[in-house]
Amino acid sequence: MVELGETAVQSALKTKWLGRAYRYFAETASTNDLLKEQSAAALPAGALFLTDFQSRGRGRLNRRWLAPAGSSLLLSILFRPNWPPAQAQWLTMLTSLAAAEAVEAATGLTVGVKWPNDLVIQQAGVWHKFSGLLLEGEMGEDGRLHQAVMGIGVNVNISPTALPDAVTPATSLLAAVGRPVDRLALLVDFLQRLETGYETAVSGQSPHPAWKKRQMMLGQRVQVTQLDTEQRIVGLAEDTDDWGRLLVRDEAGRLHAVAAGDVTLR
Ligand code: BT5
Repeated sequence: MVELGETAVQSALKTKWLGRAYRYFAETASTNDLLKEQSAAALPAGALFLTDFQSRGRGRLNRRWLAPAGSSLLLSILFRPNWPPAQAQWLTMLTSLAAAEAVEAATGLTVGVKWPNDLVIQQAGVWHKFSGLLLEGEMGEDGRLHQAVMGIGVNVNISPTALPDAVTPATSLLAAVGRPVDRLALLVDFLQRLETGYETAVSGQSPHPAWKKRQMMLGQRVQVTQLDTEQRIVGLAEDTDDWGRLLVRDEAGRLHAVAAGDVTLR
């Protein structure tokens, strides 16, 4: 049986709707692209595409996401939240929280969030990235978030020698705990937590407080590069807000609310 194939996953899933429409691909270009191409054709909310290898795995701004075949969780989920667009980051928060909790339960590690879309763990006193999220939404004519594809890559069993070179040093769960982690069990637990978290958010409760608690750069001096304008701000990372923006106080005392960017500790 294929480890993360349809038969294995469908019989292990504990969710009601999330991941119930499940498709496994031994290889594809990018699960986000595949799901976006096919979702117009009436896939239900909660549909999930997972692959064991991506030939064009993407981060933001068409950066690459690199993972050796069979080493990771590489998947995309379709949501139809019908939220106002400013609320889209709730999906990133919910997915980050579910993945962080599932990883902690499986490994005993402590997981942090590196704004806006990375999951990190500390190794030898340095924050290492083991997971990244990529949210791609589409607005309906009413201006609401009609469809959203949430992609996540988790470095589960990448051997330490096969980790990609990256700005934020990369790690995997295997590298951090010194033993392989069961990908199927991790996937099933993650999806169950995400379904519960999503339903809680739909009932009106914000995931922001729990997400903010995990932010590793709050209270630190940071440099933020805004994604759209490439404007740089150096200052104190004071807070995040309910829409997932990072609030940075610059040297002149001005507060900037950054919606999308890259942040490094200074
Ligand atoms: C991300 O972008 O971190 C989002 C990654 C999303 C990947 C998933 S996999 C399933 C789905 N299908 C896709 O095609 N994508 C999603 P960003 O914050 O822009 O970070 C990208 C940067 O992370 C790269 O420029 C590298 O420096 C670094 N990187 C690449 N692969 C990595 C890995 N396996 N582990 C840690 N860092 C990595």
